[in-house]
Amino acid sequence: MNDHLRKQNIDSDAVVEKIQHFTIETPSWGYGDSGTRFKVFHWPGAARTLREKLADAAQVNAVMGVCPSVAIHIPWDMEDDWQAVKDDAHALGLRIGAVNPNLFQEDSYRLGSLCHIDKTVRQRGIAHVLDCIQIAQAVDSDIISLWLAEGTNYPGQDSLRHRRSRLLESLQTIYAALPAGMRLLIEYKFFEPAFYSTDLPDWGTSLLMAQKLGPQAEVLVDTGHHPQDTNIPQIVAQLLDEGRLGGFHFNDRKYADDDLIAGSLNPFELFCIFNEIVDVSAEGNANAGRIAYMIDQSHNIEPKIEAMIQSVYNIQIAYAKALLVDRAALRQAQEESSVLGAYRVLQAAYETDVRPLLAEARTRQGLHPDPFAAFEASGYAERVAQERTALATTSGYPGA
Ligand code: LRH
Ligand code: MN
Repeated sequence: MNDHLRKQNIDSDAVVEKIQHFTIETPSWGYGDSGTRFKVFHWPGAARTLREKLADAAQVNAVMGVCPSVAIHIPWDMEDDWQAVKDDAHALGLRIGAVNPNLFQEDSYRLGSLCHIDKTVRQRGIAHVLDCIQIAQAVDSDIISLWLAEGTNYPGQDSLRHRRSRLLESLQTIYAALPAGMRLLIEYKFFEPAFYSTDLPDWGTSLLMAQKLGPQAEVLVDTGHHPQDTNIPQIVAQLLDEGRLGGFHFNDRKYADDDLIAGSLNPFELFCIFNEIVDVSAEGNANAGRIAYMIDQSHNIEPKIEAMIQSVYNIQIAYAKALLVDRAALRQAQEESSVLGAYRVLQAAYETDVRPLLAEARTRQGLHPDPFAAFEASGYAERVAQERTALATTSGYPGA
């Protein structure tokens, strides 16, 4: 492996070092029961409380070694003693990561929250996000990850320009409440649950809002939130160029917002996303060093903890392959306009089996080289399936 890499000016030790320090945040809601509008299947042992979600996340970190933080969703993970949550997370080797407000489950938000025509509803939505900022401060989190479900279902239902100005006004009130060092990540999605217009439908709309708000506002790219065959790597390149790529919600899809395991359907697309990030890092782009890498998935039919391990594993593979791209050869081929020469430089990296490198990275971290075997051997899944018999009162996930 190493000779093969050395021939390509790749220092495998440096690659292993980077893999060990590349952290991926897992979502609390990925450990609880979840489903589709047709059915939420109960999984034996599925986490029901924030403490159980943190315990499961700690299992992922125990075998992968690169998942020290867990994103939370409010009110799904609402607690009354955040200091205790911080301490319990710390005891598990974890910290609380991005705080996700929820402005899509209250009846009063039927026609929107921050864009709603009724000022009292907008104020209710703003108040919720301000509460989330308080929670983030209480758990030492520096990220508010905001997704808005709102939009319209029929032409004429509301003024699309007026909704936009209401949205900006609401976001400005929220932005003004951000303490120094805390970032507001603005997530976009091209449709659902709104089916005619969505107020934050694409990266451009989110970028314009972020630029109007200020430097602590950036764009969050959920890889499942684009029309079919959108060139997501190009969106990533543009946001990095603008210095406004705040983070990712990694998952994969074949059709719509399927929230499937990252890299399970489009591994080459995930590789190309990381290729853009590694490429701009090589040029010293400051933004590339503060990207929040987070997973956002719901595991409807598969074992939830193993699915999270598989997702982290797939994301590591994409990142490691991007680290193997011979940047000098790529630049040269690009400067010589060698179309296929450049493509083959990427292909050489993509076609390299990096799993031995990942196993080496884990071994050097004192972990079992095979995380799936390690998790299997732990017997954790069977144990919690025995222990967690009582069905969830409510994990908050719609229908769960
Ligand atoms: C919306 C979304 C958003 C979360 C939710 C769980 O589709 O991607 O990031 O709040 O999923
Ligand atoms: Mn998301």
